[in-house]
Amino acid sequence: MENQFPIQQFLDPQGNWISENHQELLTEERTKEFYQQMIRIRTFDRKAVSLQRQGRIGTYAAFEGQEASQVGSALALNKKDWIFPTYRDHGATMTFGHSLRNVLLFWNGRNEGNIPPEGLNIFPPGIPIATQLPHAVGAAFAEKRKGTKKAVITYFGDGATSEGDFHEGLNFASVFSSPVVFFNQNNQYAISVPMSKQMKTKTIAQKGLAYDIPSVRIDGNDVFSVYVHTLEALERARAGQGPTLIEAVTWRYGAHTTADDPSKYRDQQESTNRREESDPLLRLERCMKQNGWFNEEWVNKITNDAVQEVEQAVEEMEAYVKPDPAMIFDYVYQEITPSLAKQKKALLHMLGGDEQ
Ligand SMILES: Cc1ncc(C[n+]2csc(CCOP(=O)(O)OP(=O)(O)O)c2C)c(N)n1
Ligand SMILES: [Mg+2]
Repeated sequence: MENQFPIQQFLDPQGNWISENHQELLTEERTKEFYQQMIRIRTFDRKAVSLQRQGRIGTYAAFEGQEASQVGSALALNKKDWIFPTYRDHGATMTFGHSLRNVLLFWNGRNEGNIPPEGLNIFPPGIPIATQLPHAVGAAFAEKRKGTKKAVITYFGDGATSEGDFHEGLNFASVFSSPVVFFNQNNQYAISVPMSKQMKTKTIAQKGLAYDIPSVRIDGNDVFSVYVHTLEALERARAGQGPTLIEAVTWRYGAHTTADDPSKYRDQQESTNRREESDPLLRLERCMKQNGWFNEEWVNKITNDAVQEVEQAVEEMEAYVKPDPAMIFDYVYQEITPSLAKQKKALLHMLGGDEQ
């Protein structure tokens, strides 16, 4: 089955264009646009990990290694489209236009973090695995019924494909031709569980066959491949041809979140090797060098711009008062249940506060 879904690549890890198609996309301007966005979100990501370590934000899910998947797909969208992300896809939402400050507020437990900038359709991140798929499919179906040309993209991981919501989402989208792109980032782990222990299939793409959904397996560290295939999927969606499943094969270099230690479940050398071989940013650097587009002054400038933008967002986030931990209990039911009331009391006691 793996042979039925060969990994689609345009730019190899050394930065060579190896496809006969879409050569026209390889311009200095576009390559630099991709690179700049990827530097920007990596700068944010590393800063956020550091903020968590200092106790300045809560638990954080880093996406380092997955920048090409997130930037390439987000830049393929129209501004009126919808994004239904997970907790690891703020690289995509920030590329799309989400506020960096609000993303930080989200990770600091404040509700403002779920509010996208005016006019952008960014759903709050799905934390229960795969729940965002049926949401995305429903939103896409609604757009179709309204006769708009808005498409929907939803992100999810390899582990999410073991959930019922994944299968329900794909089936509904297929039957009703919902204009949705199922964008899977196969980083090959669901927390500590490698793909080989999660499923018998060697690919995620083949799961689309069961629903008669056109599916493609791509190199998720090749931003050009991600961009082209997402654009094609969005065009199909807008043309009334229904959903597409994209499996972007990638890797996260760090921990699942700041709450776990990956050295407990995988050899760290593998991540180091993978970084050297196929880091999505290094690949673009190699490509730029080969084409004579790499300019250190420019790289320093965009890096400094990114640092300043992120620092500004941190400052703005820290101007907000910290969230009230009691809130996690207050908005679950209209009237708090006895067991939740007990938990709330225990938590507040532990934190040294009084019950309100
Ligand atoms: C319904 C549900 N079950 C379990 C969890 C705990 N959990 C959080 S992340 C995760 C792994 C998800 O892996 P994957 O879909 O591959 O996404 P990744 O984190 O690798 O991006 C699990 C099991 C959850 N959030 N929701
Ligand atoms: Mg995963």
